Amino acid sequence: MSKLVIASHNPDKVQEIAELLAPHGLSVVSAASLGLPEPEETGATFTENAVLKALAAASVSGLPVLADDSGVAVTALGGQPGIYSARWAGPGKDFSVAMRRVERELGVERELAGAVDRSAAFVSVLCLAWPDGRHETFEGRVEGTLVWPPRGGNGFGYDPMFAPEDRQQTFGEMDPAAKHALSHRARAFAKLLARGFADLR
Ligand code: ITT
Repeated sequence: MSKLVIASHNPDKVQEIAELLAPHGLSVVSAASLGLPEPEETGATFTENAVLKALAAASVSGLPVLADDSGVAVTALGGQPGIYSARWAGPGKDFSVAMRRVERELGVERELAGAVDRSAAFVSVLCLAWPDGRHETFEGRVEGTLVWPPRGGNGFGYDPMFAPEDRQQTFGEMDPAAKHALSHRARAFAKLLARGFADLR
């Protein structure tokens, strides 16, 4: 059986992908545990970044790879932070800083416009890639509402300020199974599953 590399250096994301893959009997290994370098995310879209992360890891490891590029797109901020979601947390990767920045920028919009649209969407693009350069992408999205102050200690990143669909609970308040029933990453994963893993076994 071939090993599948999870090409992410975000341990929370690796954990979610491992949970989603667990029932499918693949042997997985993380990019960090192989010591693979973290490529610069120079793409202009989630898809471009997912592809560049996957191809970089596939060419260095010589193994098939699954990468994810994801983020939160806030309607009133024209889709920001979007592909910059991780970068809004700064070098310390502190997501309380990133969430405060979203709230502060929404406050500016409120002053300009009187009322503010608190809708947002989480987006995930998964890329499955091989060392010879072949690759396929799968996109998932979940709409939701930004809450303030943030609530819940589960999940990661912006989860405590995002209530999906018409739910009252944020992703930060949900257990992993409840998040996987709705999340952008689980929806992208469902498309990957529909393709199947026969060529990875
Ligand atoms: P890798 O590139 O190494 O995978 P990263 O954290 O830098 O790790 P991204 O560039 O894709 O990954 O940035 C995505 C950011 O978007 C991530 O750091 C989170 O802050 C946020 N994000 C993505 N999915 C999320 C989720 O399910 N819940 C909360 N925040 C999420």
